[in-house]
Amino acid sequence: MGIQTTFVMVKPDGVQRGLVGNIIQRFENKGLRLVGLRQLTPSLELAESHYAVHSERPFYSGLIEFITSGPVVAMAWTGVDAISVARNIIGPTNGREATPGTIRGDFAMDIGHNIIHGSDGEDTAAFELGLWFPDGTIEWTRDAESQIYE
Ligand code: DAT
Ligand code: MG
Repeated sequence: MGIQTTFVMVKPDGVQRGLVGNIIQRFENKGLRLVGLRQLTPSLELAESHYAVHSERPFYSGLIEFITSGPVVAMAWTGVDAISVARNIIGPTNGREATPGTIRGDFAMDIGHNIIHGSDGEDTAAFELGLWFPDGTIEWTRDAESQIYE
């Protein structure tokens, strides 16, 4: 158990369907802390680097075409065991098999168009955070009291 930062991305289908707010709310509600947020349409180069591990898979070209098809929302979330906590919020790859209550279980009917990405381990998280947040993430800690009272 330790503090981790994980990379999460709302894919083009999640952005087009207007699910960004709902998705961010789930991570905030859980107790994770948002330390990076960017909206961009990924370049071919960025998409290919991100999914390089899948380059030999039959679905790779479709995956790259999909992820570069429009804006995504890239995020970095911090907390204890953030990588597995985020994966549990997201749910398994195939939306039809994902349990309701997970993001994919609630919103996805497909294995390719499955709304959201989350890093699957410490090495992947470090690689993906460096790729999508080359200038680094944000340093801040929660201090709600000082925001409520001047
Ligand atoms: P995950 O996103 O759950 O980590 P993954 O790393 O195995 O899943 O695959 C990356 C993405 O590739 C996945 O979110 C959707 C797509 N994908 C995976 N398997 C697929 C398949 N059999 N057909 C089409 N797209 C697939
Ligand atoms: Mg994966």
